[in-house]
Amino acid sequence: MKILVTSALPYVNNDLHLGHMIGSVLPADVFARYARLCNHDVLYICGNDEYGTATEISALKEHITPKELCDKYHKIHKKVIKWFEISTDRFGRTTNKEHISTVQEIFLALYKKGYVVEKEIEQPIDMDTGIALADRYIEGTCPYCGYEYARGDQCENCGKLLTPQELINPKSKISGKPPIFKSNKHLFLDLPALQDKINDWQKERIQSWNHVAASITQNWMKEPLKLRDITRNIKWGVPVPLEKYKDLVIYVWFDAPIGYISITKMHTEKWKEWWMPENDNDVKYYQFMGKDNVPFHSVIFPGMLLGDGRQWKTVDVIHAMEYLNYEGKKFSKSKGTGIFCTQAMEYPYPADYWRFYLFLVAPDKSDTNFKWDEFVERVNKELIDNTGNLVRRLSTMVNRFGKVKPDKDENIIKEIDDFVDEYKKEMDNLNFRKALTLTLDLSAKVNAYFQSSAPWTKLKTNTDECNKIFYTIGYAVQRIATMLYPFTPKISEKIVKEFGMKLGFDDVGGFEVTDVNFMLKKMGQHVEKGIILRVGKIIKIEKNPNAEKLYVETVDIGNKNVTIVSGLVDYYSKEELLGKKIILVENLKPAKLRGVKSEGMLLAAEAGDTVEVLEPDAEVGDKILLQHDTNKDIITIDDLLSHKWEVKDNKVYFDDKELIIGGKPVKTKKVKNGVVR
Ligand code: B3M
Ligand code: ZN
Repeated sequence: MKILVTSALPYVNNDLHLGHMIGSVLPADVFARYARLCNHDVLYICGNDEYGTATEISALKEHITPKELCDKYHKIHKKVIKWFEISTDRFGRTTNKEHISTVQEIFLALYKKGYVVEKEIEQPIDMDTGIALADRYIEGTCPYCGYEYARGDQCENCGKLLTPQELINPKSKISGKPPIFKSNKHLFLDLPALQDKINDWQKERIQSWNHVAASITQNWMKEPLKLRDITRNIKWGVPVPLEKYKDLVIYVWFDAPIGYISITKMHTEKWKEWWMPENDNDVKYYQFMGKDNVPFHSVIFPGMLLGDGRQWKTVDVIHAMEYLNYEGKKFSKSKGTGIFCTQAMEYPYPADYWRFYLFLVAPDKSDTNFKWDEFVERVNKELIDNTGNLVRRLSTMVNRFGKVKPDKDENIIKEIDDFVDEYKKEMDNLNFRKALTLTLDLSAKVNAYFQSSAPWTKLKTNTDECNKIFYTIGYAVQRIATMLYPFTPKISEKIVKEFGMKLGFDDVGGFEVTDVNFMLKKMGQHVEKGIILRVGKIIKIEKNPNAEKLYVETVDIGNKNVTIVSGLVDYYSKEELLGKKIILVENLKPAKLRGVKSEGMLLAAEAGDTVEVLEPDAEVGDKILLQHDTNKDIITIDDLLSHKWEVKDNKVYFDDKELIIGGKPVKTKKVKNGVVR
């Protein structure tokens, strides 16, 4: 059977982070690799989504053309994709030469059938640049849940789709000023007219989608579908192929999914075998994406293809992920939270370790967390101690023993095969985490069998018995390597290479140690580098007995208490400070101040004679890592002060960026303009 796999096309100007990886690209890759193991004919397509306002604005900011911007970031994305061992058959771009014609063709087909209609709408325009803003370029408060940073297209917090007009206090993300709404003629996809077709289409397949994809879709379909605007007044997009609308381009969410088709066209002349198969059943099509992309794939894109009316292949199975958070916080470039892929590539760990852990915490049912401590522990214990040691022990023993001939311990083999069957079932149903855990369970079982059958006691006396034990363990190791392969491809390849075996579910022949190389390096404890700011609360305060102007404070920072010394006696009474939330520089080199050891320093704003302790609107224990150039785990006062700390209009800035902790900006009350120390 032909298996078509696509993962959502990342915006070219986004910095890919681990959440993007586990949201769409990694599950698609794992599935594609698994399907290839099962000898299916697989095509895995991904690439960059390049058109739209976002690109136009980023280019403006970087003083280059949109095309230059796309070229620059596409290169970086390609590097990331390669480093993470993503096995796309093609990682393309929506600015490829087939794209414009394919998009215009589908657009015209819909137009001719009357599924594209004209309407006049109000549009947000940026006051300073005059740019017509994409909805997500407006930010404001969500009218449904009150989230302050909701975007004009969707609230990231509650998931509701929004229009910029609905936002409370809308602001342009370019200028920070409220947008001007202006009336313009635009074209709309007539989803109400397509409603029945879409309903029937969904009914046939929704039961095989994962829970996240199905429930988001069902929610969406509760209300009748509305007209959806599909044009924009910007330059960087696919031109509308109609004279009357020649100033408009097609909205990026209309052209992007067609990228799956155009990138396939760039990849193979036989693209029709995938996208217009003779029988719909000749191809099974799987799509992978983060939850915010679901309606575009489960309603709008299929609606477009159904309306177009040709024999398009539409998606059979949709798999969507919830969000991965980073140590309890949303990934955010601007807030400095999370690990971005290019950063991950700088750690001394192979991609397989990241892949392995990411699947153990994959957010397939609810949001989950990336935690460094857990990452280190689970890789060391579950991958290296459990599976790694099994392979090493077998290798050492077989190296002494010599060639191992096929001779099975039937009972054990049956147990192993049961695990494999169970694993396949989970993989077929896209339950990747379960499949991976099963593999680790099998590994633990085989380790126990190794121990209890104690082949080392029989190496000289009972070679037949030894051969049987080794063969059985070798068989298991080959299966484990195969089962791990979608998740940790490089490690799996090394394992089978060690014994001259092949990956796959075919029979395992005899083997011997052919390549004594297998070693997995343990991860060290993770030490954060940079300036660590932590929210704490002053729970005890007294005067430093040796110094008039100094207080000694005990600060609760969530997981422990620390003692600090600060020169605030002239500015605050003890009572005023007790119970206050403060921002602590946590990794400052401890220093003795007049006989008392200070294990950090609190941040205060200063202007002339006024000193104000910074009080964050955040929870005790909240943290932010200001990475910047500091490549140290312990910093000095000089390191700290080598950066630019400022208060402007009651807002605090670190190196010209607003200081945000616990997701909220830090604000001052007394000091309007000044410095931070
Ligand atoms: N570029 C959104 C994203 O990167 C969008 C996906 C397009 S899939 C056709 O999350
Ligand atoms: Zn909301």
